[in-house]
Amino acid sequence: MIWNEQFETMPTNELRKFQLQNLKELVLRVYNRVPFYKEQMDKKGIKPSDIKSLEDIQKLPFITKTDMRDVYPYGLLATDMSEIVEIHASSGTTGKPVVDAYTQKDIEIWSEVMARTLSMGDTTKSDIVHNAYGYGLFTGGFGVHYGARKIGATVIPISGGNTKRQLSVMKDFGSSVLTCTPSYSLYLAEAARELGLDFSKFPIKAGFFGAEPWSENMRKEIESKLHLKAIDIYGLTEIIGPGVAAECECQDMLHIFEDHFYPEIIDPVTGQQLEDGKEGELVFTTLTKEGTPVIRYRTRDITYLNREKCRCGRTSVRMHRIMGRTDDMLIVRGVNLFPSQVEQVLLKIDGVEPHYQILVDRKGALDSLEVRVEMNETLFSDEIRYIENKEKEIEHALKEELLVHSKVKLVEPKSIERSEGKAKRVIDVRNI
Ligand code: DLL
Repeated sequence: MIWNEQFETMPTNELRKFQLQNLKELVLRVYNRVPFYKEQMDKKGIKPSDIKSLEDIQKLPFITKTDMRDVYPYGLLATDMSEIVEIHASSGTTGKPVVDAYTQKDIEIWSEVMARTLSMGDTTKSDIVHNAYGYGLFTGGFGVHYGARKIGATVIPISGGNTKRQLSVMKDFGSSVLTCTPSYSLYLAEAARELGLDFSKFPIKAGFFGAEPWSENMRKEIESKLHLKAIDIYGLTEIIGPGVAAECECQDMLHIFEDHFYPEIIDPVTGQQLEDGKEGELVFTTLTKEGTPVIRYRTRDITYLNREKCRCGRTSVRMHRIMGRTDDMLIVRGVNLFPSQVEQVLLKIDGVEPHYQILVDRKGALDSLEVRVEMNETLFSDEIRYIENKEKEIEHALKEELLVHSKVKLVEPKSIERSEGKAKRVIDVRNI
């Protein structure tokens, strides 16, 4: 079901005009209001009046997660703080989160794009949406919430965790739509089986899964175990949260809501735009955002674009499901983390060397994280109990920084393989 016929099926030439108008206004606005953008544009010798066509976007500088961290927390604000009504954030590379500040209009846009997303799996006002994405600074919970409310559906804001309770609420309240990470949906299926609950008897018809990579195989598994249609939804905090792109009922690539988020694919090494169909790094410009607009944000996500018309009638450009990343960001149980964050924690702990390895596995449906760290000679010669306590101390410190639990294993000095080039910090054996 198409939520917004006007924009979702807009003829391409009209859409381009709309995008260009918004791009020009955006560039002018940030040039005048955000010193960061003015400096960057001045450095490149670009003035807002140089943006005369959509192709001219290539003249503008990129922005990265690191740039955002450098201007933390409010350096990208393009409105008065009094216009901001809500803030969300996600993890940055070294602990400082990336901040997204929303005006009332931004929240309305978010509700709109999430209403479009949920409508793709035929969510209507008669549905009961079991929303198991986390509520809080993470954008998943609130994004789905606003979209479901906009449609007029009933939202169950259950948030993450407490799987048994999730299942009984789902059963008792008659949830017809499920929203959570794809891996958590499989965990729900596993837990249901153990409790003797049968998903085929639940009225759930669709699930909207994202926030982490998944595959066609996982889709098949989820659809057969949970008896629902599994839809891939994509988004990121820097742009708005979920609601940047989503699959329609055809489940054939994700429609980008390009009237709000202008996509480009670039070569991650040269930064040059690549033609449609070529795999590269996804870059977004927020055409309509007021609070913290971004120009040419390098997502580090790898995909390609397809402009063929979809059978559903929507005219928007589609992107292939995310195929990987150009950096070392890991997503473990839906939480983004970087090896550099682990390193930062270890550097503050006595008795260990900065030689470590991160092992990521998936046992059943749940991700597990193990951090192996080398002890120094002094710690190594200590009593076993002391070493065990040290492991607990590091586990605790890592949990504080990463927000997910990891098992810490202290290993003998010099036992982690040294590498001549780039150290192999992460061993990810999840078969997604
Ligand atoms: O994960 C927003 C979101 C919430 C999307 C709920 C979908 C559903 P961040 O925490 O900022 O935001 O993480 C963004 O997660 O750059 C991708 O690497 C990854 N990601 C998000 N959705 C998908 C997906 C939310 N469908 C980062 N497939 C992004 C693969 C995804 N990766």
